[in-house]
Amino acid sequence: MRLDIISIFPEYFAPLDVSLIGKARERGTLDVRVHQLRDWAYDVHRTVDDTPYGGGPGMVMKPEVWGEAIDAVIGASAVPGGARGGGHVQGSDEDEGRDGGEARATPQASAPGSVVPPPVAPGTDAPGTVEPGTVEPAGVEPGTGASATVASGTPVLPRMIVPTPSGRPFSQELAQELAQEPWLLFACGRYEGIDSRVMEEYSGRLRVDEVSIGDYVLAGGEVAVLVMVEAIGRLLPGVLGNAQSVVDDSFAPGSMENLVEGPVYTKPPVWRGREVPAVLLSGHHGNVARWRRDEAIRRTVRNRPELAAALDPAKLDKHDRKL
Ligand code: 6GU
Repeated sequence: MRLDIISIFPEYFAPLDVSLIGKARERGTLDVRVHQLRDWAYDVHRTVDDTPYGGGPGMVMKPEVWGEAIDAVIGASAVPGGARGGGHVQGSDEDEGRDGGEARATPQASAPGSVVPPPVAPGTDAPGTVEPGTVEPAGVEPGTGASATVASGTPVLPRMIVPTPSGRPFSQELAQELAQEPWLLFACGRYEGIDSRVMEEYSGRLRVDEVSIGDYVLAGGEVAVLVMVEAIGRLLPGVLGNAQSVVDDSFAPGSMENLVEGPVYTKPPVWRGREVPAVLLSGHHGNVARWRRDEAIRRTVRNRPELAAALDPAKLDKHDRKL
């Protein structure tokens, strides 16, 4: 799967070099490319925002800059010859502050430890091809969006995700849907958001979803994208060591659907006088499964009463109902 991320803070994505996602990138399962939005700004201050029409607090991200950035990343000019190598985190813009106008006009250095790409002039970045071998093998669902069918080396279009607290809720179900896509583009807004015409414009060409990770407000979409990339990435074939752990996930479809996971234990059997529940040491798989379901239901009732209330009564047996 190819992931492009456009942000004014590429250094937020350094964690994608480590752990499961980092390994998946090393293996080539995931091709992550982080782009500095300011590379497509056109004034000496590399301005990306301006005051909102209609008044009000804060700043709004400018449509022209986003348009140039997205066009370059998706290869709107259909430049043949394939995309640049992945694995780099571009940029090291340390600017904070809400004016957005203090950036140096010189190109930024790559993050320490990342692969340094050849310098690329703003607006000529990564064309929209998916290299052979970076795409899931044939047989992968072509996705539910507007993207063209994937064949190795054939240009396709990404599905675009815009993180915003006003978006549709992110969920395990949406993570599973997005994990089927060959190419995702995350457009990280800051300030009060991105000029809405950008989403309108690309909705005509790409599948565009505004997505929220929960009912609270973050300073920008970057952390939300990290959350989504981790949730999606761990679902890709071969990313998790044990495929069963995906099946057993809280919220995963199946017999434990809509239940959160119960408690887990490991050795030693007694720690500070606290014993591991005997059933887990019994070797009786049926009893273990029953116990796990009971504990999942108890924990769902306690921690997620709204989920418990919405459980389908037809899917609860007599034993469940007593809990
Ligand atoms: Cl996706 N973005 C921002 N800025 N805040 C959020 C969010 C996203 N999801 C919840 N809060």
